[in-house]
Amino acid sequence: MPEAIVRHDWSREEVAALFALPFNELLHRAHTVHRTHHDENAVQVSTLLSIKTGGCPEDCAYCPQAARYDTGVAAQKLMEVDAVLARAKAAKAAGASRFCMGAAWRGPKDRDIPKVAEIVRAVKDLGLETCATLGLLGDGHAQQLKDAGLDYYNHNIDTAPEFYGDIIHTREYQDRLATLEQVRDAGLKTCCGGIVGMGETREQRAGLLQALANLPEHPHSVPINQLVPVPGTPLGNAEKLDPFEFVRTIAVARILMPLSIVRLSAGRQQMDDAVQALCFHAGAGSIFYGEKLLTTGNPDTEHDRALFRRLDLHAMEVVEQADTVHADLMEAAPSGCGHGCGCSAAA
Ligand code: SAM
Ligand code: DTB
Ligand code: SF4
Repeated sequence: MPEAIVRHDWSREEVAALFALPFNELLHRAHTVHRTHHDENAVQVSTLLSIKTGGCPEDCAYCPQAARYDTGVAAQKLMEVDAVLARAKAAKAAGASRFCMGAAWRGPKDRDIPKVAEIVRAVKDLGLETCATLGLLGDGHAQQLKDAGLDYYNHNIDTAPEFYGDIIHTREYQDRLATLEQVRDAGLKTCCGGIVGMGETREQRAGLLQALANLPEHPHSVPINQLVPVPGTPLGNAEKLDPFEFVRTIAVARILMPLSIVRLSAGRQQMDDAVQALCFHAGAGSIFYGEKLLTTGNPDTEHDRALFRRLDLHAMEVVEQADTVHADLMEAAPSGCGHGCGCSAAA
């Protein structure tokens, strides 16, 4: 394994300075980090399924599943194991290596956990990696899910700490950090990222990435979502982010968390193929694959297969990553470019 600097002390100024680099310089540095630590032609492929849809009591301003917004999403109770299994088999047959299950809960109740655990066990038995995103976890939940065969838990910090209160009022940033701690303590791999294009400033995008990179462990998987504006939500008319700013966000995430897998997450259906190609060049190494995210659209699988062919990309079989993406695994003296980003570019 090549040397990497896994830092947890990024300052806002350092992150902002990366965002402010000339575009070509930023992409060069990010791509250099990417190919130093990852196969630049391999993309991890995950398929999402909403196993419990809509009717959520929370007020996340971006979310079509919040009961309080009129978005046309019909509430559905937790799916039965067999129905989930059929979807997981189809995802595997279509080429996904990970199956991510989402529930529109503030968090699961104690009584929900055995049901979700049964689902996780069945999906894991198919030979798929498993991921769940169920909201805030209570005592013992993470461990029970781990025991059932869960590999990853997704819980996003969503945005910069100082912008969070503009987007969500029904739970605190601190609550999210507590759930992430439970996830780490149970030995689950973390999937944690955020959303851009919600009206935040570049400084706040830098704040989101700074907060992710300064977590006690870098998340194994870092989903960078572009807001999917859904009519009826408070952000339904949000102004679209400049696509190059989205690419910059991927690139900076790549540099800050060199061993993590950065996911080009929600928003691909609204994105040109050329912008996606730039995201892959900038260090995105994962996508959601399948015609639906949770409730909104995603590119057709045939379109994605063609995109992979056109870009000479291939699907990663199973992620080979250390159990923890942690400083003491990879500590090394600053080298290469001299910016502490771990890349091998000359200064
Ligand atoms: N209810 C759980 C929770 O909020 O933690 C799990 C599911 S929730 C839908 C998972 C994540 O999806 C959110 O944290 C958010 O980052 C992302 N998300 C939801 N709506 C989105 C949208 N319209 N555009 C982009 N990302 C979105
Ligand atoms: C993540 O960061 N993005 C995914 C997954 N984790 C759960 C969800 C995107 C949801 C987009 C809106 C929807 O389809 O409802
Ligand atoms: Fe509920 Fe999750 Fe949507 Fe927030 S993001 S409203 S918690 S489903």
